Amino acid sequence: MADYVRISKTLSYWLRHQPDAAGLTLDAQGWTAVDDLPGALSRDGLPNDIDTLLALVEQSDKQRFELSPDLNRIRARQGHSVAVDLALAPTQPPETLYHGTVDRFLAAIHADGLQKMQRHHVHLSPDIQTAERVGARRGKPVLLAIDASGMHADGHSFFVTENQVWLTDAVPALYLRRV
Ligand code: HQG
Repeated sequence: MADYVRISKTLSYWLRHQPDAAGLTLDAQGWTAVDDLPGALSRDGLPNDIDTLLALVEQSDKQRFELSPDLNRIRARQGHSVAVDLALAPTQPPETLYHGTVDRFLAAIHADGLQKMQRHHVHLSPDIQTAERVGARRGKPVLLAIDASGMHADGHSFFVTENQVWLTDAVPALYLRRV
């Protein structure tokens, strides 16, 4: 695996799920000091120079990480299982959002709607291609379209991260249709 991918997976794990594993502490909004990363990365035998880290954050295909304006702090933009408050403002969603999943989950999704499972929110994509990629992580992708404007009109809140992942608490089955 390329160094960038290994570092990215390691950072995702620390900044979303297990800061303790690297001796990191996240603040209430999920930020941690950039200066604490090199020590933790080298303990895992990973490249740890700041330039590599900054390049990775900039070039990450999905813009998973975010630096504070002064470049002193870093956080994951979404996907946490640890308690963080990303301080995202509720936002009016587009008419339709998409979710990529796989066949074996459809019966449960049909019964219970989309649930956030281990994450803090259900993750939705603004376009079909992205949803397809998300579903393809697990097998042959199956696409669901979400009536986001209908949900919003019925009082469900939506949030959008800077890298265009739409988040909501749950999607009741009545707003879902197979694409
Ligand atoms: C499924 C990655 C049974 C759901 C991706 C999904 C995305 C249900 C899985 C981001 C269910 C949860 C999020 C229900 C939902 N019964 N299964 N009621 N409701 N599911 O990984 O959306 O690389 O937590 O369909 O690219 O797959 O981490 O969510 O298959 O952007 O940056 O339960 O994670 O981004 O899986 O992926 P996940 P997700 P990163």
